[in-house]
Amino acid sequence: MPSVSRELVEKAVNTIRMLAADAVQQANSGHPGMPMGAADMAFVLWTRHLRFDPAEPRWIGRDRFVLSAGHGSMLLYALLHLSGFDCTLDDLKKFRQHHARTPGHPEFGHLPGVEVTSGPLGQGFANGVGFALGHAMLRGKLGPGSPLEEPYVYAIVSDGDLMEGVAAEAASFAGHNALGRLVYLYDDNEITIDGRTSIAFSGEDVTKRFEGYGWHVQSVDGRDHDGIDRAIQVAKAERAKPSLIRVRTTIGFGSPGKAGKSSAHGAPLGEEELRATKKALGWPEEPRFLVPDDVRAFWRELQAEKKRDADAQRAREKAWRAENGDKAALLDVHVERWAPERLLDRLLDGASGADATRKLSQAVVQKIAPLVPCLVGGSADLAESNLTDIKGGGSFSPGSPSGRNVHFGIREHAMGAIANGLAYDGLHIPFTGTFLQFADYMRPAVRLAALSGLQTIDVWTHDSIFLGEDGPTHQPIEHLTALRAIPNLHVCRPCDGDEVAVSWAHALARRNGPTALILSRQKIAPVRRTVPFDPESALRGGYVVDAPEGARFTLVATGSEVPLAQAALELLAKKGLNGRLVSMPCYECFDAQPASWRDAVVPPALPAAVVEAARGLEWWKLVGRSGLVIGIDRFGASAPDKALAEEYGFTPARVAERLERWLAGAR
Ligand SMILES: Cc1ncc(C[n+]2csc(CCOP(=O)(O)OP(=O)(O)O)c2C)c(N)n1
Repeated sequence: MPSVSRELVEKAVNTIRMLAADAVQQANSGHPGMPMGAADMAFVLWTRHLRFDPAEPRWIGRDRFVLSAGHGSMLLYALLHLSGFDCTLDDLKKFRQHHARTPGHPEFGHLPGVEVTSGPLGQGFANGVGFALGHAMLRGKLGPGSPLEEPYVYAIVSDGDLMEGVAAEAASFAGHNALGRLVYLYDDNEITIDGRTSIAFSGEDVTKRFEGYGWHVQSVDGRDHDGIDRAIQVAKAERAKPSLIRVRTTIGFGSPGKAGKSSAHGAPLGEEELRATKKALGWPEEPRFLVPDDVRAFWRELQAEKKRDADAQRAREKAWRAENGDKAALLDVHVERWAPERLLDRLLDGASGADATRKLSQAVVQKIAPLVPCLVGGSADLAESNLTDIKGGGSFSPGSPSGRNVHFGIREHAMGAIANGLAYDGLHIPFTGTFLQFADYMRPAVRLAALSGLQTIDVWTHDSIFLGEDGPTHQPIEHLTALRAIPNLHVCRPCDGDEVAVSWAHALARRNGPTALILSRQKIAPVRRTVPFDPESALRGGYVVDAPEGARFTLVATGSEVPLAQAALELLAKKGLNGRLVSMPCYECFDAQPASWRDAVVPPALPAAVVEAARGLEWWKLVGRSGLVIGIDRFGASAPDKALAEEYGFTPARVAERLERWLAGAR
């Protein structure tokens, strides 16, 4: 950092405080307190440690900075502006306005330098662990001296972050895996929205708790720049443990009336208090959004310094590449998230015979793994059931960091958020695994993956009541409906090996959103394909399996219900009631097709019905008021699957009977 006077440093930190306070005041909403209190630590981190290059914001050798307490977004936007990222003063003035690049909480993709979408507390904490995991894995693959030896992962986390369960899960995972180069600054201001943390967060000693997780913990005063600097240096040297630095701060620092109070947390200071704050800090009342010339000059000089450092680092990267051709090529495979052309052709094998789709998926994963080196992932202690293991891929651990199978432990929420971290960083395609029932435990992370357009893959098995004896606690009912309600999440429920291959290929090709693979525990009878399987049609999400002469209606099914629907149609055909059979492994993909395709597959002129062993609410859009949805509107039961099929009406005879009544005009 350029050597400057204490006064200029104070002025530079106050610039951050006042940009935040002015922006929140102008927007008439937002959170000034956190940026004002955390400005010192952020300043020390960004000026003395963080390696970045605004000209190449995604440069692989950069340090990653995560603002987990996303409500303090103005802290990040002010830093991005001052350090030369493409974030203008005008962007700051439009804070929280429609179409602005500075939304209320940081959103990935809106501004260069925003590494993650944060706001739901705890998520950023776990995302950072995902970054560190990905770097550790790549270091394992690339060996000493690689460009991944250099980056650190930093985050600013808050009381709220540390109270959330997902952070506890992620911290435990990071400690267990000895993820070093992970340095979290805890904005320990003892204030949340409802008041002092003592009203809800007093029973635990955060230091002991994190030490218990295997973290290295330090404490420091939030105004002591040299102390913060030293603590970061110590944390950086701690390679075998993640680090938490408790930084004691005052929320709303500088505000005479609101500092240290929850009233500084989430509302503008107010004109009067803003004036009083500026006076107290020796700051001119006007103009707003002031960046004094000497502060601007300081940041320019700093930028030049950072650029020199980055160039030197890139020169080291180049030298490493020159000496390590194969490894450099492997790194590029990760950077591009490369997969071979026409991957699907290599996954299809046309095998027929009754099998569980989770089993078929297991076989497909083994084919993909050698072809797509950046695919990594695992399960929340259900690998034996989800069948997600990459055979021969090794388990990730501190002793074998190149292992591709991640043991997330029974931490579904963190698994989702850690996978998001891997995906934000863009160097891996991560997959997760658990029972579909427990997708609920991951849902906040999955929603953020969808919002942020992340390429993650969720393998959710045991996809219906037909998992049987484990009973209603484990049997998903409303999950498909709830998941399909998440915009930009593709939910694929394949019925056989061909559709499983198509679903995986789709997930690997899809770079701008998450894909869920919904797989059965039980064996599914083979679908009789009179029309040869066409993968291109299946990739469209819904296609015709059978279209007999004189068909009077269309029956749509997914997954295990496709052969069931086929059997029911055969019974009806014997009575002269012919129906078309459509398999719809991915409703979102189908819905995105042109009307010509949709109408050809589900002709508007014919009545349509759907059979799916789930809640089914979303299907009414497809079948309309005169249609029929054969689903389940109560919880399941603990029993063998055959008994449940009888009880819940999912036998060929019962489905045929329902269809016949419907065709006759009854419900
Ligand atoms: C999962 C989640 N729950 C609730 C909120 C709403 N919320 C935003 S900030 C906040 C309090 C945060 O307190 P703290 O983390 O200490 O931040 P500070 O008061 O220091 O700004 C809450 C409850 C949220 N953003 N995310």
